[in-house]
Amino acid sequence: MKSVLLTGAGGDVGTRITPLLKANYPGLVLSDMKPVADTHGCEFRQADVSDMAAVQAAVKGIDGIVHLGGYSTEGTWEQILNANIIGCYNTFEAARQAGVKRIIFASSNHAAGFYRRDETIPAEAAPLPDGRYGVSKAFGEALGAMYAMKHGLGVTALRIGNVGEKPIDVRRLSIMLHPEDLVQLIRIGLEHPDIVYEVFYGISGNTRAWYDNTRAMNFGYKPKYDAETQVAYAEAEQKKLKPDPVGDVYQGGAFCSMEYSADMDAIEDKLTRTADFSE
Ligand code: 15L
Repeated sequence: MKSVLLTGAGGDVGTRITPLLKANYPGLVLSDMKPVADTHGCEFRQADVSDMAAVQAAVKGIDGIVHLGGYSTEGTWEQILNANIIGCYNTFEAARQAGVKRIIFASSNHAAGFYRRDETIPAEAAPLPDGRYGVSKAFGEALGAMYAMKHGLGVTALRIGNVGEKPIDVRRLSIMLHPEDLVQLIRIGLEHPDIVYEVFYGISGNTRAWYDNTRAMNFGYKPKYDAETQVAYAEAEQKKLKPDPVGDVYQGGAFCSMEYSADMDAIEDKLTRTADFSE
């Protein structure tokens, strides 16, 4: 991988991983809709992902893309449509046209946020999105699968938990992803010879993980961090939060309770998901 493009480079996750990626890929190119504060000496290509011509220019001469660009939380339909649906399509399609070999798609735990916290879900778990944002991530995964099978792009979708060095509440004890572990997953997606289309959970080696990350481990993922080492911090932060009757049940947390209007007890009475996964 000579030339790797990082979209969404100016965002929180992009900013954290730029120096780590640059150390592994000296030809790292950064892209975002606005100039980034610190390029770490990388070439910068400004592009709004909803603008196909701009994306085509950004991917020129690129071997691998780490696609973080887009709207990174719940948003209006218009925001999600432009940044995450159209933006994601533009990125995959421009990549195909330019002969890019690998794409890492930043999916999210919110693509499957409505699994309960007492379930352990594998990479094969069907999407169960917890909002428009989660739906857009499930769309990106489906798009990635199609480009892999139909056009031979090697695609890895990372269902990312919460990127940071600390679990910022009890939920994040299960889903924290240390930036160094994220870069390890990205490197597997960019470099492992056997990648066709894979879904990996973007989490560190957390004791309380809700995800069975066997597929990532089979590709050589050896997370260095475990959020459990900072349990006291997470519990202290949790005490500052109000109870959330819906969000505390599901893996997606507050994304699930946002705009919630269903009868949770009636729904949960009818579901048999746990039994299905344990077979
Ligand atoms: C995400 O997908 C978001 O991008 C991030 O901001 C966090 O909210 C994270 O999920 C999370 O679930 O903690």
